[in-house]
Amino acid sequence: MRIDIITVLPELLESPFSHSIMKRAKDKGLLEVYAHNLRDTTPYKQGQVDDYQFGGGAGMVMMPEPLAVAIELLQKYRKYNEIIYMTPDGPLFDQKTANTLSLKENIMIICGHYKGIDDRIRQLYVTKEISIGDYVLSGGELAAAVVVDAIGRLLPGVLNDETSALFDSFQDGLLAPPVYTRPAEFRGMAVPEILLCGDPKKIEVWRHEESVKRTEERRPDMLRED
Ligand code: 6GU
Repeated sequence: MRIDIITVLPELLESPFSHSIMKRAKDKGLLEVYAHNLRDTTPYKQGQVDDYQFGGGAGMVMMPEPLAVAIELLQKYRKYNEIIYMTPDGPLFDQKTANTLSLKENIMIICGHYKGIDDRIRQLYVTKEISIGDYVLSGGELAAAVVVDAIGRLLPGVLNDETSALFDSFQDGLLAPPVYTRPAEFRGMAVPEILLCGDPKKIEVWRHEESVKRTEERRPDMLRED
């Protein structure tokens, strides 16, 4: 999968994909992520990409022309399955969306800044909008990094058996069960005995029960059918 990100802060998108699982995905050639600096292709002087908003009001708006140029330049080389705009007023990102996006070939992500982007870009080019939560970030970059990470780890071959996504929280509509490692006793607290019994069937049943219990306690909304 290839992901092209249009941003005014490409530096913010370097580190998140240079470590651990995302690094492995890139090293294995399963994931390509490119951050494109909007200022590099803007047709305006001195790298201008934003301007005052019509109608007045505080805050700048990202101009349509630099974004259109950057988008169309990328579109010359490949067809994009989705052009995503990261925005706090978009639909909330969830595991289901991550699963769906992980099946795409080419994705473009537009990161907004200031008051956001001129609405005509949303109308003309954007095929999907994503928010990562009900709070406002100063730009779309960190949100884009969250989305790319969630997608990248789902690509076939990125995770091994030990890190398999199959048992993640949310993947089966439940939160993950508690986990333990050595030592078997820590500060007087013992690991649940069943985990030491060596019977995978019993352990699986216990884990499922704990998952349901956790979900009931912490996220009852996930158990409601709607
Ligand atoms: Cl996608 N962008 C910004 N700027 N803030 C956010 C967000 C996105 N998702 C939640 N807050």
